[in-house]
Amino acid sequence: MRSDDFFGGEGGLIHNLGITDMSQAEEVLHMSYSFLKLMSYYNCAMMEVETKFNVLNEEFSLMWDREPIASVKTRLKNPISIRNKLVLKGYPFSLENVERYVNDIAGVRIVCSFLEDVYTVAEAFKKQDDVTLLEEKDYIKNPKPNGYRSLHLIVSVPIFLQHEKKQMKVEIQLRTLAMDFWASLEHQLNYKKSIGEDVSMLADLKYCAELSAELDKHMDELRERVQSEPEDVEDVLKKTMTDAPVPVKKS
Ligand code: 0O2
Repeated sequence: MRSDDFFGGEGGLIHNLGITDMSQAEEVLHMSYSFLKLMSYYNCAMMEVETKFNVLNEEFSLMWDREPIASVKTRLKNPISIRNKLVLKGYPFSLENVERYVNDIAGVRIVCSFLEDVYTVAEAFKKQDDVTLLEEKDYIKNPKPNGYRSLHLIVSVPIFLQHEKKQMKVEIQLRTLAMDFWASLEHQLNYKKSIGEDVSMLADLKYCAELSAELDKHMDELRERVQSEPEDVEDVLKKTMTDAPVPVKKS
């Protein structure tokens, strides 16, 4: 934004906010800068967590010959949604309240291939010594009334800045591909038209959530069966070759 747009007469931001004196304008500028700084801290924390899951996926995929994490997505909550969440919780907008009461400014969504992967990956993540678990909501074991399933973790992770270390909150949602499919479509349906009042649509959505939970259960059983089958001789040989230390060429 150019300073003209900020201070300018009619049409300028300061004018539109009804601000008439310089000290108020400075306060707004200061608040905007502090807000942007806070958002960039959340962005850093989100990147830290994203990397942690990518590292876990790399290690698990070496051990299992398949990737337990199908995708890792990140999103930073937009300022309007942050304000709405604070209002909903009954707090006025301030940077302190944003940090204290809004847990999901930095969001990381982990979509796993199989149901068991969700818990294996979550446990491996929670065990890391710089991760502090603040809250855990298991909507897989206890789905929401509409059928929503996911494992939610609110954690605090450190970010290392030039002169300080800051602890930042990140919300992590872990779910299977089937849960993600349901949640994405439900979100779209609710976005288009509020179906909150339509009893038959709500029942249908819940039925779909149960179908997808059944699918997850069956796929997990299939995975167990495949894993318990004796390994093919060729696979064992291939694995032995990969595990063997790479000979160092002597000069
Ligand atoms: P967005 O745009 O996805 O971020 P808290 O955040 O813990 O203070 P809240 O909001 O009760 O309080 O947390 P909850 O219910 O554990 O989970 C919040 C997030 O989970 C939501 O974020 C959604 O992303 C997701 N979620 C929860 N319930 C549902 C649901 O029924 N359907 C779908 N599709 N997603 C759901 P936001 O802030 O609502 O939105």
